Amino acid sequence: MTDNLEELKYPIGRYERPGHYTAELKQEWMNVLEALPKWMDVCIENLDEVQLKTPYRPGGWTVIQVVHHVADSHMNAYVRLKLALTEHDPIIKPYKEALWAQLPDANELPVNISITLLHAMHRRWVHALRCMTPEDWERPYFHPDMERNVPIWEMTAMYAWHSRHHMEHIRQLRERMSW
Ligand code: NI
Repeated sequence: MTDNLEELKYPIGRYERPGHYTAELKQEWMNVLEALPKWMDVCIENLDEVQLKTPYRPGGWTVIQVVHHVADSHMNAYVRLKLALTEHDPIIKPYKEALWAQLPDANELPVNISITLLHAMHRRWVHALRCMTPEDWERPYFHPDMERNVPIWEMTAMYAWHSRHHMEHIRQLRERMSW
C-alpha cells in the first residue's frame, strides 16, 4: 500500500488501543459520539446525487455507503454496549461489514435515512453511557475475532475514533474536490 492510499484510508491514522482512560478522555469520547450525527448532517449538506455516489478514495465506498456503514456499525456497537451492561462477559457477534455495505438498504436508500437513525440511536447510546457508574466502564464483552474481553471504556474510545475516521473520509473528499 502506498503512503498516499494509507492516508486516504486512514485520514486520522489507524485506531490505536488506548492503554488507559481518564474522566477527561471519557468525556471527550462521549462528546464525539454525541456530535457525530450533526457532523454527518454537515458532511452531506448540498451534495448532489453524483457527488454522493463518488467513492471517497479509488476503489473505496461511496459517500452513500460510508454513511450507511456508520449506521450499520454503530447499531452493532449499541447492541454490544447493552449486552455488556446486562450480561456477564457476553460473546458478541462479529459481522461482515463489507457485505453489509453491499446490501440494497446500505447503498440505495437516501443517506438522510441513516443520519436520522444515527440521531436517534446516538441519543440513546450517549445517554446510556452518561448514566453509567465507574464500575460499568469496566464491564466487558468478549470479541471472538479479537479473542479477548473488550471493556466498555475501550469500545467507547474505538467508536469515537470510528466516528471521526469516517467523517474525515467525506470531509476530505469534499476538500480535495472543492465541493
Ligand atoms: Ni468503519
